[in-house]
Amino acid sequence: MPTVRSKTCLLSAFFSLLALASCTGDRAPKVEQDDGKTIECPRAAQEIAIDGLVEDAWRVGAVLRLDDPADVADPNEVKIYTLWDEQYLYVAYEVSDRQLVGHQYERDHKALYKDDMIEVLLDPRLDRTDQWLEDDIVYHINILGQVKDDRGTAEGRSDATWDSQALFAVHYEGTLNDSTDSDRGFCVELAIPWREIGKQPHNGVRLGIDFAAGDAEGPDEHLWDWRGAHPFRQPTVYGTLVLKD
Ligand SMILES: [Ca+2]
Ligand SMILES: [Ca+2]
Ligand SMILES: [Ca+2]
Ligand SMILES: [Ca+2]
Repeated sequence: MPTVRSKTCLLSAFFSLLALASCTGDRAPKVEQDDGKTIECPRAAQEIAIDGLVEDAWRVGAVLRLDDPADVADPNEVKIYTLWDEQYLYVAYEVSDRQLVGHQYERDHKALYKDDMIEVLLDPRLDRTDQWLEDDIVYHINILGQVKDDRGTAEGRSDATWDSQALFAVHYEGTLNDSTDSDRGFCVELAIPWREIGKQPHNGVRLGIDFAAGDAEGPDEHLWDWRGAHPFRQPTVYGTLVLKD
C-alpha cells in the first residue's frame, strides 16, 4: 500500500481506495473549447492545493476535451484544465474510466505507459523541431502516482535519468486491478515550476504543448494525444499554450 505524503514533498501522491466524494466535483464545466491549436491558460485566482482533487478554482477557463477516439465499448472521457501563477504552470486531468489499472510503482519504469495514465509534453522554446531537444520535457503520470519524466538533449535524445521537481498528486475512485466491477475514474493535478520550464511567466507568454492519455484496457499501446503527434515527442505539430492575466 503506498503511503500518503505531504504536499510539501517534491513529489506527492494521494491515493484512496474509499468511495469518497468525487474528485471531479459535481459542477459541469462552464466552457468546452478546443480551437484545434491554441489554449488560453488563465492566471490562478487562488492557491491550488496539489492533492488530486480538482477544485472549483480550476474551472475558470476553457476545458480541453481529450476523449478516447478508439472504437471501444466504454471510451474514457478526459477533461484538461490549465492555470498559471508566478511559480508554476498547473495542469489538471479529470478522467472517467470504468476499469482502473495500474502496476508500476518504480520511477521512470519503461512500462509505465501501459497503465492508466496521462502525459504532458512541453516544447518551451517553441522550436517545433522533429527532435526532442534540451528544452523539451515529458511528464508521464500513472494512476498510482508514479512518474516517468524525461528531458531531451542537444543531440535529440530523450533522457529518462533527468528528474523533475514538479509537484503532482493522483486521486482515483474505484477498485484498482479488479475487472469484476465498474469504476469511476481518476484525477491528476500537476504543478510544473517555471524554473524547470525555463521561462518567466507573464501575460502573453507562449509555449508548445501536447497532452496525451492512456487506457490500460483495449488495444495494445492504447494511447492518444491532442495534436496527433507520431511519436508524441514530435514538437512539430504541438499546439500553443498562451498565458492570460
Ligand atoms: Ca486540488
Ligand atoms: Ca482504464
Ligand atoms: Ca524544443
Ligand atoms: Ca526521470
